Amino acid sequence: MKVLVAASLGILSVFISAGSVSAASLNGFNFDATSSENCLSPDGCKTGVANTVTIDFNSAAGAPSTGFAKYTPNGTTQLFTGSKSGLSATPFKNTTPYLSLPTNQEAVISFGGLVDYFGLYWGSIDTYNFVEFKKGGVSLATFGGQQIASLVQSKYSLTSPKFANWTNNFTNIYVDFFSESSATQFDTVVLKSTGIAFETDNHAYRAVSAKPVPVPGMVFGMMAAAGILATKRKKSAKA
Ligand SMILES: [Ca+2]
Repeated sequence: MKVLVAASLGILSVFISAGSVSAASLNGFNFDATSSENCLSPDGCKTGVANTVTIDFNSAAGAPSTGFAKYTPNGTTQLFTGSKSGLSATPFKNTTPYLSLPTNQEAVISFGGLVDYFGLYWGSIDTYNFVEFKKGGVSLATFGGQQIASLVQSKYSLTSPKFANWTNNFTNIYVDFFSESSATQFDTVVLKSTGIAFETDNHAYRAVSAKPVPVPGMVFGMMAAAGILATKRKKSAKA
């Protein structure tokens, strides 16, 4: 059974399935969070969403400067491997390079077209980690660690929202953000942190053009081709 529950803010709603929260909706986005209990070393958690492209920062080039998703800054300046107390903690079960943002730094991901899904493996979630979505330079929505931790608490029936732990399945989570309509499809994602630190890996996106959609022209073309074939068959049968 699926019911919609509106919270006191009026804009936050959660989808409840069989008594537990499975996803939440806010400001035109649907978002979900999955614990890292089933994720494996060396990469930790990755997206389960189809028709997506994953950026894992594992190559020497680091954050890409070319292609559909371009990073600012690009390269390895914001990459980290392993953990160092007071500096950066690798996402749980991840021994590979990952993106780590110290206090008041941001990473901007610019897409070469509209995107309707973004996912990331979010390590040791903090209240001061933020993900912002933009289109044409205009901000569409911003999500913080508090909202994600609240969803995790509801979904996994935790006694309180959990934060900061380096090696907990519920503070190291894969988070999926979906545009609920064309109005919130986006061309830019900004990751930012106002404290130490915002650690993420295995960013994933889905370009709107990558989604399989019925193309009327293609269907008509196939029908026309079938018609020509039928006509040819009739002609050859007559001959
Ligand atoms: Ca990686």
